[in-house]
Amino acid sequence: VESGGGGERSREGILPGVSASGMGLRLSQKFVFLLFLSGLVTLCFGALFFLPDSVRLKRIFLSKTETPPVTVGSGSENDAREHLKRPKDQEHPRGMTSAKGETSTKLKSLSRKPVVSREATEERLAGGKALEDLSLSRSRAESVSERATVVDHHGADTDTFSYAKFKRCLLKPPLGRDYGKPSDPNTNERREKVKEMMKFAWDNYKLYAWGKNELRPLTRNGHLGNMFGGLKGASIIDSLDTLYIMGLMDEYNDAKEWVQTSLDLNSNGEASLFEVNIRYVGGLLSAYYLTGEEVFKSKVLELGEKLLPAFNTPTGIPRGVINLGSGTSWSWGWASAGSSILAEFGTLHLEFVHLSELSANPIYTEKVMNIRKLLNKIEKPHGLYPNFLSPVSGNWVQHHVSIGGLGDSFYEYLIKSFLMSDKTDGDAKKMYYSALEAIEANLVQKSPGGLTYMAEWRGGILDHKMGHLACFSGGMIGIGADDGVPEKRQHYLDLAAEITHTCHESYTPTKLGPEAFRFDGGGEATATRLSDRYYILRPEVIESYMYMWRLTHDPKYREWGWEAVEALEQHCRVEAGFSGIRDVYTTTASHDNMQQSFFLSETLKYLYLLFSDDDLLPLEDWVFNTEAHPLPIIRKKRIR
Ligand code: DMJ
Repeated sequence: VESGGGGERSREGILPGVSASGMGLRLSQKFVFLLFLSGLVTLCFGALFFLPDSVRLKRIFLSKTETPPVTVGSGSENDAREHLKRPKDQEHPRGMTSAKGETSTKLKSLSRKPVVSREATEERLAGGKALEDLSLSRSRAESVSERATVVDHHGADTDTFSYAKFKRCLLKPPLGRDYGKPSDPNTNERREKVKEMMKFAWDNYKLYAWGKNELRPLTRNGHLGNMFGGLKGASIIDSLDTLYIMGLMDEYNDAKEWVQTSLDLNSNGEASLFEVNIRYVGGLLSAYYLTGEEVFKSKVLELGEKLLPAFNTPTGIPRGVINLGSGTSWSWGWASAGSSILAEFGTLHLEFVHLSELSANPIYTEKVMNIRKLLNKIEKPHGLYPNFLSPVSGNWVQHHVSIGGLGDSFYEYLIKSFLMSDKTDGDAKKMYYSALEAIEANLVQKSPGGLTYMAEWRGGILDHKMGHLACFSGGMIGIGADDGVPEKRQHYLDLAAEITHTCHESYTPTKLGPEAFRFDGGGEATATRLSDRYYILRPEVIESYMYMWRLTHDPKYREWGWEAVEALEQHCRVEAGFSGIRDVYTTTASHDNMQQSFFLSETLKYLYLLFSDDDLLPLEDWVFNTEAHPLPIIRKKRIR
């Protein structure tokens, strides 16, 4: 079949058998050509998927994969509403999958202007060191918040969060009768020592690393790293609440001023969603709830909004890395097959529920409830939650289960979600206790020497290793003991005490503990590999002492805490701050030159609380996020 003048030109004999019409081809040849062309295009497009994520072309072509989160099943009425415990300096190689997300729900526009009130300035100038000054400064902070409330009361927007109403929900004053000062002089001396450590750590950070993320105490400079996507001042944000509860008001006021004037959230780097959430969101939320200062609220809401695109995946399970500027999100390159990590996407709940509270925008709660529902519904091997899940298919990627790194704070956030909901979040409760049952049945072990520990599980095979990170579980099981079934309450408290005891056993001979310890090859709570012997100022063991002290008042927990204080002073204190050490089994310390921000937010805070009366941040009113930032229990009934 020829069409048009093709035959003519063919007859002119340009090429034998080739029509000169149109493309100069016959229909059958056109068809073959088109087939070849479309094959080529398909191949080129397919090849994009095999390019490294960093290739610009790939970002351009594959960045718009906005898929609405899948709603998995329906939750109960009670549905109201954790990490990468991997080395903190883990690089950020990009993963296999990316999604640029833009949230479909419109958020209220937020003021980006720092709030610098006259009162706030006065407060900065007035900040005192001693407790007398402290009460003055603190009451000033309170009056700032009362004024904020007046605006709330008369404002047109009835949804606006009222700080005064929130305060009425608290059963007790957050800072106790006398700022938690213990009556026993020896304990008070110990508490003062911890406060001095905080001031020393802070002063050196301020002197050598102000505005950077961490202090490098040996080289006396700052460290920015690549975990926070270009956000700065991690040590400042992580310290706000610790400084405040310790009554270090000059220091707190410097920190607040930095937030007002220098905390720039318009960064454009790739951040760990988890780390930004637990440190920045958690730190700012706590600072707001403790002080009522509007600047913390406006900053945290601005930041929260920037995290939302991470949830734009086929399942709504967020990816681990997000570009805070563009909203593009990525899976960690080292996580198997582009998966998301249980302890990362499972450690958002507490903060996100509070973001909804403060913004009166349910979207944050919806995002984390969607994660909850998927996890509730999905089949679990032996009732256990593996550490890797695909954000695309919603299936587990491999069967590695751990209460330490990669899994830990997911479990923590289940029980804490229940507690933070004023015990109304029934799904969180159910999920926590059934997970605990599965953990007991499959992971909890007794060593030949009688130590109770949590092993790791690799597809049914036990690895008799416990990470320092897993030592938080003593405290977690402790705070959950009372809400278990009555016949198991004492058992849970005993289990919590046993795990805490095991972790204390690992703190030897420097009285600081290794990153991981084992119970095989004849060892008992001992690091057998050189690479596991380091201590980076982590808090988990001390965290469990603090909770166990509050729950039992057994004096041994304070003694163990004091041992840790002395060891920190002896092995980690250097001329310009505190540093991690490379080997806890040698007394001639080799320092790692890093003062982690969690040392300020967690380790020193838990020590301070351990030596304070229980009425400083009472557990009846506060739950601590996984970075030790206190968040208030939400009492809906009392608010109305
Ligand atoms: C902190 O950032 C948090 O406790 C997190 O949950 C785990 N790791 C560090 C401290 O070790």
